[in-house]
Amino acid sequence: MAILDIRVLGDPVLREQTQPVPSVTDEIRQLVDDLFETMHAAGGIGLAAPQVGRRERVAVVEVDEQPLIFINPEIISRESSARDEEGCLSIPEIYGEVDRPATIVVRALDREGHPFELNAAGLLARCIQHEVDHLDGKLFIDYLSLLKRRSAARKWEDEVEKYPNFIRKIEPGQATPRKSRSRKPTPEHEPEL
Ligand code: K1U
Ligand code: ZN
Repeated sequence: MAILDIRVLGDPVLREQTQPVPSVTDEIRQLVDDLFETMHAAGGIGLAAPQVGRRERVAVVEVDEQPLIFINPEIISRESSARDEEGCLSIPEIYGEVDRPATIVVRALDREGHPFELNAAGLLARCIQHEVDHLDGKLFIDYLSLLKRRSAARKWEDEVEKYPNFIRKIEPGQATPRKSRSRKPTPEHEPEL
């Protein structure tokens, strides 16, 4: 297993469509293991292949200590709507409130290449949608209002200087607990980003 570099906003790979995996090989299982190791080291709850510079349709999620692997995931049903805060390991220090379907059904292949379907709600549903978006070249900032997107872009101009060539190096044991943030929605005239 290996901790891989994480690509940050500005790297074109984050905006590309991924390619479905034709069959689940040892190489894909290696990628899955590396995604988990990198996600743990970075302190995240999910990670998708493009975030480590790969173009396969593969992502991992771990919410409530339940590791889940999604190979060729497709969200086949969405219900209701919920708004909550998101962050992204590829856009460190930027957070924003995102509206998404509150419950979903996702269909994917597991580590052995067997198909499964999963019903998800709450943070798990949010995280799966965030990762499937990565596989489609989408980022959570795309859902922010114009005002909040502009504010995020200004903050990112300063942050991105920490990442030469849009590469974030992850050291073993560097994961830090996420700072607790206000749940109060920020008014449009007072951007939090
Ligand atoms: O894909 C990623 O960039 C990982 C991302 C997943 C995610 C977080 C929050 C909501 C949806 C998806 C992270 O793990 S960011 C770091 C994190 O642990 C976190 C941030 C905000 C809320 C909850 C967790
Ligand atoms: Zn992300």
